[in-house]
Amino acid sequence: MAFKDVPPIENYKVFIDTAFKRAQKINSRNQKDRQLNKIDLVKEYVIARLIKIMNTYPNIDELDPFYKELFKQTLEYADIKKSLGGVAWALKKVTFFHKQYSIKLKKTHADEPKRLNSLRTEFYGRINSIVKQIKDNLTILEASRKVFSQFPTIKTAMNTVCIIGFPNVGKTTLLFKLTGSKPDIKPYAFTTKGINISYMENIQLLDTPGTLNREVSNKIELVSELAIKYLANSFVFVFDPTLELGKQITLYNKIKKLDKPVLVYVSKTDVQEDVSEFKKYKPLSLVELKKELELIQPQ
Ligand SMILES: Nc1nc2c(ncn2[C@@H]2O[C@H](COP(=O)(O)OP(=O)(O)OP(=O)(O)O)[C@@H](O)[C@H]2O)c(=O)[nH]1
Ligand SMILES: [Mg+2]
Repeated sequence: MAFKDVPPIENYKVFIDTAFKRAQKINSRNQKDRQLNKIDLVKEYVIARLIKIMNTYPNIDELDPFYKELFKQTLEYADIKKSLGGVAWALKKVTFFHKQYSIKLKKTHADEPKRLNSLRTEFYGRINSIVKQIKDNLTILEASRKVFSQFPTIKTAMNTVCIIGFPNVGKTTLLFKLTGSKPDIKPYAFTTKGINISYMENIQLLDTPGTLNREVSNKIELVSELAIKYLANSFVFVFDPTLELGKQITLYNKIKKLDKPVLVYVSKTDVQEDVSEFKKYKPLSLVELKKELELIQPQ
């Protein structure tokens, strides 16, 4: 399941109110049946909601290294684990008390409506207190979900090429030229706010937001850094001949150090035709670059 598709988690109050409201509608004639049906319905509802959380919430331990690291660096990993533990605990407790009160109700004589009613109320109290005990857990899980629902959906097992270069050098324009995808292209730096993902036959191309040569990263840059570290099998480095060269070369050398293939492309040659100073980086034309990328085999 994509992170953006993980369903929202209601807060404790909405959760418990919905369960009890639904049970209110039960109107069996027989007192005993009515109370039994009510506790069954409350249990079914609460259990179903808790199971849904367990089944749809990402299991961080099982994620691949890219997403695992992204989770760890943007969210409180330990708190999420603890909160999921809380949900599992509640699941057991609700099941346990339902069984207990179901037996108690069944043992009570049908002509003891007061006792039947008070057992049912007691059960409600138990359920309320269990769910209340995981109130903070539910809040943490929902707040974290809101963060990870914004994570990009990247195919982590596909051969991946990252397009790298300074802000505004023409990375997104190149992605468009290679794949025909039409993301935002604007005449100022940091146009690309998230990762643009596009596909050629065998490969996934990631257009990472302007990667600057600095140690401190913001959140968007973090995604880029992690994609470079964990996902990239190779790189396309974009040089912009109209920009200062020194910094671009420093970034290029940093990428070269990663010991993965680096293809070089020089943008804006229509503006700056003389690209002789890039010769030593063996730049490829658009056609050559496309051919090289097409040669990459699926993983
Ligand atoms: N003349 C000319 N302009 C180009 C070329 N490639 C890109 N540009 C222009 O350069 C500007 C930046 O292009 P983008 O493709 O958004 O650059 P980017 O590297 O993705 O920028 P960020 O996402 O901000 O890092 C836009 O105004 C483009 O139209 C080119 O080959 N020739
Ligand atoms: Mg861009």
